[in-house]
Amino acid sequence: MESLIPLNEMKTIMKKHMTFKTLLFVGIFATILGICSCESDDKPKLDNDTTPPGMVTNVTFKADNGGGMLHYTVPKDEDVLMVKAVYTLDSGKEIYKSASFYQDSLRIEGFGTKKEYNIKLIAVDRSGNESTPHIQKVTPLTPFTNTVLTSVEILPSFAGALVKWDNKQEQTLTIQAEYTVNGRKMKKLYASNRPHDYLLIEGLKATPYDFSVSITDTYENRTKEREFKAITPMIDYKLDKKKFSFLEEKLLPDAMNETWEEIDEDTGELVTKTRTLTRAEKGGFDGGWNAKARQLEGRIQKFWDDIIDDGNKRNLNYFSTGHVGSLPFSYYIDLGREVKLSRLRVWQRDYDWRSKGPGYYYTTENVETFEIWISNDKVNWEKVRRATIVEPSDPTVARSEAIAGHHFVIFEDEPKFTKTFRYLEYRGIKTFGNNTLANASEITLYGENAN
Ligand SMILES: [Ca+2]
Ligand SMILES: [Ca+2]
Repeated sequence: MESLIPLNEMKTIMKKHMTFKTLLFVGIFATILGICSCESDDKPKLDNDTTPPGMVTNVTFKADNGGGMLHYTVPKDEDVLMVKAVYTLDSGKEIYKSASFYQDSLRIEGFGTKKEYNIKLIAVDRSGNESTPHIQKVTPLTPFTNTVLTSVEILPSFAGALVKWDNKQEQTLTIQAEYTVNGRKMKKLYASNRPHDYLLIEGLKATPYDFSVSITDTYENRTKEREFKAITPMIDYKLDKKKFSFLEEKLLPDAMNETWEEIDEDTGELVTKTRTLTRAEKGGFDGGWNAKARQLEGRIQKFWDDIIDDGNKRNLNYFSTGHVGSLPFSYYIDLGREVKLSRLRVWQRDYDWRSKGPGYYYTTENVETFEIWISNDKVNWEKVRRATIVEPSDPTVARSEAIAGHHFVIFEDEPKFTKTFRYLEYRGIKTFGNNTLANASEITLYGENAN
């Protein structure tokens, strides 16, 4: 119903439409009568009609943020096709919104200022004739971008800052954050229509930064800038991996034994029975058991050896689960001491056996979605993060991001450390190729040692 087609384009479209119809009338007149009566609107087109419809009347306006609702009476002319509201945005661009003659209202939007605007309401007939405009003066409420800007807050994050906002009307907007790093102006843009959302600014030092934030709607209306002074990022550091070890006991058959009591049929006595469950019976490799520690060239220890898989070097540095039946799968790591976790970085496998070189990123067995679970006693586990590696659309950016490692803050929208823990479960949820075997090259944890 609503459209953002500029007026001149709309006229072209209508003209084409008319030409097509005229041809039909001339060529197959007898048949077309039948077809026309089957079309969705049943208003007859009048040949050579130059009579414009009457004016739109009884117009009222109910304002909302940056727009509002027009109610009106459609003129009684038989051949009325639609009503359109034509108006000029703050950018100087003229646009229109239209509604079919079945409706008695239409919504206008895109006003960047709380001031009076003139709206031309025009009835249009099937031949493209336009009525005399009804000029309606309207004053919308404050633009929603201003409301969103008021809700913005900036919190310190780990080596970064977190810009958060509310967008209760779920309007599409672009948030822009500007700041200075080493005397260089930086700008970060992010488009969203979520009711609550955030933008993470990364790569900052633990010194105060000033930010200015503004918001732009889809009609190029931009708010003024709002200043946020002296935000200091939180401090964490890379956790040394030398004490990391594979939690072997999660492979031990003992852990997979099931014990139960039953009445012996012959003696009538209560007896204790034990059997070893298969991994499949226990729900695959998830939530209790390690996937294979070694599989072909894959080794789980390569997951924390600080070496990144490099398809050019063919250093084959990754774990390989082998076939696990179905994902998820798990690997358990003893970090060797108690830590608090703030964020992490993961690297994919680069080497592609098909090309005998690089090219494997974002494909096949590489883990796309994973979870991080933490524990202090190897019995009670708490999930602290589910993360998905998103492939940037630009191949160069995609490759350099994979080489740099994919970065995830644990509590992304509320930067803080996890509780103190010692054991970590890396749980693979999905690979890029939806495979039942998986690879990853490296994990780096950031946080702090808990003394
Ligand atoms: Ca007419
Ligand atoms: Ca590695």
